[in-house]
Amino acid sequence: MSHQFAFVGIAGKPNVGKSTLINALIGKKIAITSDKAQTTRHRILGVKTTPDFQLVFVDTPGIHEAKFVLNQMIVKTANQALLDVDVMLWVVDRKKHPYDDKLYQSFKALGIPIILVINKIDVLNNKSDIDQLIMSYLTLGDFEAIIPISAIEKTHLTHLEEAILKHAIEEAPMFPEEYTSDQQEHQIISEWIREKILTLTQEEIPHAVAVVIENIEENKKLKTLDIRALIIVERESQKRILIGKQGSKLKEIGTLARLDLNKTFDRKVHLELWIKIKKDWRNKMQDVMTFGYGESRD
Ligand SMILES: Nc1nc2c(ncn2[C@@H]2O[C@H](COP(=O)(O)OP(=O)(O)OP(=O)(O)O)[C@@H](O)[C@H]2O)c(=O)[nH]1
Ligand SMILES: [Mg+2]
Repeated sequence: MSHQFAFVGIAGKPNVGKSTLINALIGKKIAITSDKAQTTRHRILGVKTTPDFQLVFVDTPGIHEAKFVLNQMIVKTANQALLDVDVMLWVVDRKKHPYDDKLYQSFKALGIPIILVINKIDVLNNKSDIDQLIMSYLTLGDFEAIIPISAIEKTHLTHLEEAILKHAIEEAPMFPEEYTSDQQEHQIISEWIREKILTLTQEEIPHAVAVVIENIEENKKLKTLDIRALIIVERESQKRILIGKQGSKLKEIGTLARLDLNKTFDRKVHLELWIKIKKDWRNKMQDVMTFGYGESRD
């Protein structure tokens, strides 16, 4: 049998489950997820290889009305990441939103085949709810396929894969078999730490944080990986919240991040976290770029 290949964009509003889906499709955590909107800030490649095909999934930041410079940059990243894909998964969940009409028009304008993926069906009550949701999206226009799934419970993913493969082309794999993601070590570390901050903080804090890795060093004597990271916030009040009572919050963030990092790097990680205030960094292009959100400046 011939070998199939495709680039597959995963796009949609924030918080619909795009990163949960890419992790489920790859079978490994490559992208952080959280219950807060605007979790993903980078384009992340996830590669699935079988003897018959290679699918390169592109997870993108949720597209939203962006006010801060940071958000304008990450929405730009999402839009640019979709330019080169062969097929796109438009992920939606639970309820059609007025913003979906605008989103559909902008996706349609790209001229890329769109598969509508209705996620989180585990929380929909019955089939008629799903049918109603499908009908409401069909008022927008046609789709290559409409696939209801649950990324968390991994239901109907094979069905989704089959729909994607209809848009694959006959081509040799682009990446080696064992290659699963394009994320660099420092990005994985910074994202894993940011995920814990997203989980453990509320309101504006999750959005006001950037994590910069200052140093990664193999400690040959102790056989540990020693990491020093800076958590950037915008104000003194945010710093206080992140530190918590007698340092308890920061300690909790560090402990959870370390457990994840131990697993990812398969060795003991020693993690040192520092907090730094950079006033209004989200609205300053220079800072946004410095903290690693400048992939798509052009
Ligand atoms: N019940 C249910 N929850 C889900 C499912 N998939 C994702 N979620 C939850 O939805 C929330 C958002 O998931 P993410 O994967 O971070 O969403 P995202 O679309 O990548 O969000 P952004 O990166 O902000 O654009 C998390 O709390 C997930 O656990 C699902 O199939 N069922
Ligand atoms: Mg995401």
